[in-house]
Amino acid sequence: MPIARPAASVALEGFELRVLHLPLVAPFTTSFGTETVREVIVVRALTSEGDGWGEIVTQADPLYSSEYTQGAWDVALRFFVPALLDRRRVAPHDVAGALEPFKGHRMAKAGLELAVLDAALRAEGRSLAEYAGAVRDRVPSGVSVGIQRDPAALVDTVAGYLDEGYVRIKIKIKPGRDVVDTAAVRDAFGAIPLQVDANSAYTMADADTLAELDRFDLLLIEQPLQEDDLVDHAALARRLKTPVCLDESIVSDKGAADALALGSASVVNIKAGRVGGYLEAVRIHDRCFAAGVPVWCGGMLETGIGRAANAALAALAGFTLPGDVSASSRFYARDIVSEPALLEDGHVRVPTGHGLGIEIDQVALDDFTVARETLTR
Ligand code: OSB
Ligand code: MG
Repeated sequence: MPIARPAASVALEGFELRVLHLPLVAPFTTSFGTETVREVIVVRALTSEGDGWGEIVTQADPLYSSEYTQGAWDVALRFFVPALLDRRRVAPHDVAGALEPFKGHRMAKAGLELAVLDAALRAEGRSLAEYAGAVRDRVPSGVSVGIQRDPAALVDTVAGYLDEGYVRIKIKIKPGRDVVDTAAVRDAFGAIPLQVDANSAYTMADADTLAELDRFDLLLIEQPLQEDDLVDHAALARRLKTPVCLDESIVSDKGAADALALGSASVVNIKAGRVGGYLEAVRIHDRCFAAGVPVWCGGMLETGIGRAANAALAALAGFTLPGDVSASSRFYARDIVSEPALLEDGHVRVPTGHGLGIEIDQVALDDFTVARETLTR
């Protein structure tokens, strides 16, 4: 459903950007690397109507996508913030248009749009969930499990998450750690809802290995091939019994339309950062919902800011698979919001407060801040 009632504009006074370093509770390893500290950019929109908070979900290195923290910092401060401040008033749905002349850098655009969206909705006393058309007050919580030292360690780690109540397990795979890891988890836990994420670590030359995963009855395989391999993904999808889901490849609603038309994916992972914002994310949801294509909400190790917005997004009707909307404690011992998301009976609550429905823990925010810049009109 398109946004039923757009939010009114706010009068922009400035933007404060901070780089944060948040320690992770455990290293997070994917096919592209290991993170021990989450480097992230927090955005505060300063408006006459009050502040709004957003988050730019780039990582320190351009390994998941071409975006990275210092690049996002530069493009945001050099081009995006000045372009927005040039307009005295902006509504959330104006942000993408104002930044549209600048190519790419979707995560940077998404973080700025989210801060404006939060400010505008707070000013109106509406929640993001209500604005976006949420149909649920809590969402089932899946967890993304990084590659562990060996399959036995993976089984131990997964056991811990199942004990906590997570309703779906996603394991990261890479060449050499695919069939063995998946077999270990299936053998240990039987018919749990299970899926795998390759983060584009394979090519069509690996199709035989990927076909071996068919015997594990997975919910889906996420992004086996490269970001721009839409045609190869379609060929692979024809070859596999396991549904192919795209993450990295889907960077816009138009891209989603193309992927569906080509048969490159039968499931879509929606991440607002990757597609340039929550408004574009809702459009992709609407398209997939109309086409009967299941979607789920991905994650980028967000802080409590982005996680709150993800929970609202995942509450839309078409999000029929559990998302990577895990509790704050899955990644962080200390978050930057005063009430970090909790896992309750395998679910995360959809915030009902105004805007994103979060309050910033200013002490924690300051403690994790390593750089800060403010631009005003
Ligand atoms: O591919 O989904 C991914 C984290 C960083 C970059 C890419 C991905 C991920 C995750 C973590 O899998 C999901 C989460 O935030 O819970
Ligand atoms: Mg992924």
